[in-house]
Amino acid sequence: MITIPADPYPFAFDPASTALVLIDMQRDFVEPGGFGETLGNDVSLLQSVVPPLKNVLDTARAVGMTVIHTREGHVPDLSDCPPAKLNRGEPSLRIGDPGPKGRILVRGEFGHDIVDELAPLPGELVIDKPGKGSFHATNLQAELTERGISRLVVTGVTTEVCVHTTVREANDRGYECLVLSDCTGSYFPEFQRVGLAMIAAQGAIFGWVAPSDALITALVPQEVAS
Ligand code: C5J
Repeated sequence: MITIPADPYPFAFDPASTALVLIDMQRDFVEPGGFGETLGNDVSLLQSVVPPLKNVLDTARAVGMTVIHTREGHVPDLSDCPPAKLNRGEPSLRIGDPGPKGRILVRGEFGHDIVDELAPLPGELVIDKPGKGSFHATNLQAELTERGISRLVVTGVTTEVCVHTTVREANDRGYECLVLSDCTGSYFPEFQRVGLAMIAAQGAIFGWVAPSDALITALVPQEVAS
């Protein structure tokens, strides 16, 4: 077991039974010219997540941790998109409409895929999810069980939406989650701050929060040893 400083108290984990989860680091959310920016969001707040997350990803790969990527999106005929989701939001730009990087939130489109810097390697699990949570309508839990994973290091975007929903789902299913503060991002700075505070509140009600250097510092000796 490795123990790292975290909020609200140290987080203990074994890299062999812990997965790094990268949530929805998709071009349409993160990149300039994507769907997120088209809606008027400041994507620089999400772009700042990429360099520290790349460091964590490289370290996790070097020590042989399980790496899981998720992508939010729908099949091209949108049959997996409930009307309540489809009909929500800006009427001018809805799921399935043509966007700047292809049809918005549709699988197989350029904007739906993960940014180049964090592209999955062959063998890494990619979970396509129709909802905000990574467990809803996916095989994530079965994949974790098969790999003997009991803890998750959660990263990605956006903190208050897909990261939060996934951490809450995971918590209810018995997983212990560490959320990396500088490897998660929101278009809204106050949601970033409060979103992270809500996770660690009340004695880790949903999980733990730590900066990525705390994790990397703890993992690097494992890399040398492995
Ligand atoms: C949103 C997400 N914000 N990945 N998706 O719609 O957080």
